[in-house]
Amino acid sequence: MAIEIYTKQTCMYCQKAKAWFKEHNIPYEEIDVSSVADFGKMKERLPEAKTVPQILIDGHLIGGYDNLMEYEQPILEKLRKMYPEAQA
Ligand SMILES: N[C@@H](CCC(=O)N[C@@H](CS)C(=O)NCC(=O)O)C(=O)O
Repeated sequence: MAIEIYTKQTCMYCQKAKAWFKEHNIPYEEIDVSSVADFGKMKERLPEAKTVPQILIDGHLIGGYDNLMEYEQPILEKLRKMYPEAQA
């Protein structure tokens, strides 16, 4: 899937990131890395990542929730092209 979100179950910023994608009707794949082992697998793929969420679009790392908010408009424009059903 085009959008991947690494999350932990107790993470407030993960909830906010997922809510943003739901609000805009954009599907995503959630990868739960609550366990130490799974967090380690995320670090193998994204060595610089220290926190969750980590959001990727087409394999390109956007970053965390604050990065999503910083680039919200250009990201939404790109996603509208990928998902015509995406809400403004
Ligand atoms: N600026 C980051 C903050 C993310 C953040 O602080 N995430 C917390 C959980 S909500 C975290 O990963 N803490 C370290 C950990 O759980 O290992 C963002 O907007 O995504």
